[in-house]
Amino acid sequence: MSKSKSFLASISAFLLSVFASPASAEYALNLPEPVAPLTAQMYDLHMLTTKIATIIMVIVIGLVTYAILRFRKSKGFEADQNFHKSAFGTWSWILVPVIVLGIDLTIAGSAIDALNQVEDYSQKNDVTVKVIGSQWKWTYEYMEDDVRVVSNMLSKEEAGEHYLRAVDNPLVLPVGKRIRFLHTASDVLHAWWVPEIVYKKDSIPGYINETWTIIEKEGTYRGQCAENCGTGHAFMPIVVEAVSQDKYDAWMTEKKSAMQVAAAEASSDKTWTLEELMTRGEQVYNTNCVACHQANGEGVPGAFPALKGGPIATGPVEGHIDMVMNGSSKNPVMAAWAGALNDLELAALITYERNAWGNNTGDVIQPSDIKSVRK
Ligand code: HEC
Ligand SMILES: [Cu+2]
Repeated sequence: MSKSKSFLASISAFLLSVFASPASAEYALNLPEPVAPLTAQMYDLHMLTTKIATIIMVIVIGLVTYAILRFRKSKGFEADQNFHKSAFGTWSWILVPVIVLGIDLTIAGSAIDALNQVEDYSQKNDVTVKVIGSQWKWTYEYMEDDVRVVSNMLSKEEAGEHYLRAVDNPLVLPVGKRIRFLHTASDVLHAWWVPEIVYKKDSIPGYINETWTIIEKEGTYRGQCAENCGTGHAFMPIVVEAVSQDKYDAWMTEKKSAMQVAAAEASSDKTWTLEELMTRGEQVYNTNCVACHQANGEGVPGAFPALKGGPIATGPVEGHIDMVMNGSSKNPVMAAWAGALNDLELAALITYERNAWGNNTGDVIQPSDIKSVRK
């Protein structure tokens, strides 16, 4: 087989494998169907631009092909040295830019309304969600309700066919309500991108960007981080569950009472057993620390230290508590967790790290130990 033939064969084999795979439903030629007024407008703009570009492409390729075939040198044609002196030769220099500008203004004219709406902050919002990107997960804070949701990617086993596009805790939102997103990041640039429901702005540490939407249809909408943010960039998918107002209210009530129970537990003076703390600690670890230090506690050599047998996780308790609560003084990538986690969560987490993966120090840290450090 010739080189070009085997190249063609491998391309068609690749295409076949893409379209024949069970995931082929996910592959589409066009952008996903929009389900919000503003994304619908953007979709229409995209269609308009694509149609104009396709027409121009057909005309230009047609003309060029015709000229190449019709006026080829082998037929004895010679370039016309006086073309620019003819009336068409003179005026086409003006005509072509005028046409191009006309096309540009047609597109810009339709875009201006969408752009104005993107920057329209004057309307009242029903729900405000602060979306925080961090390496490598999303945290959602419902500003009106004081509810916080941490959203992590599911493992291959848990996610099944939606691997790389499924999370443990989706962002739940009501349909038909104006929703405002406040975008920021805790470490590097990220971008929260769910094309069906909302346009995209960067998540920038120390800075807040604003976007808004009204979701018109219930459903599950998937997206991903759209700003290269490091080695885990591909592992911070986004899932939005859009539900009716009733379901949203029920979800919110449940979430709030679960948080109240957790807060009451954390502030009680109960003494916890090693087993209780290990179970809770594992959950907290899997939500907040697993992206860097890994489920097996072995970290990622060269980037994130192993906690299994690590000098701090098996060293003095005070140093361990200090590292987790206040973060690393040498490397800002290891953040301070004192503000994000309550006393019980911190106590459980540190107990877990000191006893999991064969660390077996036997140390049990109580919420009261954390409380005394906080003061
Ligand atoms: C974004 C990545 C990242 C996340 C998430 C993260 N860490 Fe770290 N962690 C690091 C890095 C990087 C260091 C090394 C810091 C240094 O060199 O001082 C570190 C160091 C540590 C250490 C000291 C290890 C040693 O022996 O030197 C402990 C303990 C630790 N982290 C616990 C946690 C806990 C608990 C969580 C979850 C609440 C967590 N980390 C989440 C990146 C992370
Ligand atoms: Cu990211």
